[in-house]
Amino acid sequence: MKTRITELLGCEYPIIQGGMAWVAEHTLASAVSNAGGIGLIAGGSAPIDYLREQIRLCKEKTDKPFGVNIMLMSPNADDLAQLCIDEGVKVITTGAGNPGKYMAAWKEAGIKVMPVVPSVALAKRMEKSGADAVIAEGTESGGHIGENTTMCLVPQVVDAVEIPVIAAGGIADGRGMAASFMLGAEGVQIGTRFLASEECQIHPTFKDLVIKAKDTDNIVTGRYTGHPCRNIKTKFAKKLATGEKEGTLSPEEFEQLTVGALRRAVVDGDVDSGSFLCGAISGMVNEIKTCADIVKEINDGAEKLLKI
Ligand code: TUI
Repeated sequence: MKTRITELLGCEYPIIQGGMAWVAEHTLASAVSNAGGIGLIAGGSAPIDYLREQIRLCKEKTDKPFGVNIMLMSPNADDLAQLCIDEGVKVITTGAGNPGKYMAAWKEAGIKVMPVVPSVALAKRMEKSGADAVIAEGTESGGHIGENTTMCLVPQVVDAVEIPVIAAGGIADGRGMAASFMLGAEGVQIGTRFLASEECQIHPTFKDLVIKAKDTDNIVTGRYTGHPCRNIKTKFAKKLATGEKEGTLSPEEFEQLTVGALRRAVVDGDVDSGSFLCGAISGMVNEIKTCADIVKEINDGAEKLLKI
């Protein structure tokens, strides 16, 4: 399927892997890029040396285009933003903030920039700042989320900007991709489906939770901290949600409990104190497959539906 996104990024399929903090390292990113999509390495709050190494390892594993996600709440976002320029990264996505202050330098370096936006207002601002595309991310997504849904947000962003729009949040198969295209998107960003891939390096317990999750095994925590996050509904997530709802955990205590919780989920598979960030579509993800199979299946499924 050729769209302005495949043209912009030089990839075969308009499928971008989500820049999942702690999850999206070079093995996953290179597998998605080799499959014809765009793999992303997540900067997260990683030390600069870690990200540099991941970028270099990714280059060894693929000669296809790949990108880096800059999480703008990271204390070292400035350093990671510059590192991408120094390492010749071709594609940058951003999350959890407004990347306006980096835009001129990234564009000067010839980087394709695609900020994640949770609102029409930010999409318009990003277009004005020179973004090449925007990723309209609905609240169905895993991790840090906005309030609007993919179904409502995507067509409104499509109407508001001229640049191509990538839909994100709640997309895990050809139907979701076709639906996104019917809303006017020209690409999709997919995270949760890739958690259950052969190449994804997360702890086996995390993959198991994704595969076994039903439609209702999903919960948003942390609205009162200003950083709402969608997770798999583990005992720990329920404890946080109850503390938030009943006022038995102050926002400060909540933040304290979640420091390092991503790492504890992804690296240790610790269900007692880890946060298993995951999208609302996990109930539909039931099988571990290779990234090549996932990308092809989603694209072929969408193409078939869109041709009817
Ligand atoms: O960034 C994400 N998802 C994430 S980041 C993350 S790591 C983290 N850990 C603890 C607290 C917060 C984050 C886990 N998942 N998705 C993209 C995304 N961006 N979702 C929402 C936004 C967003 C929100 C506000 C983007 C821009 C924005 O702008 C506010 C402004 O400055 O105008």
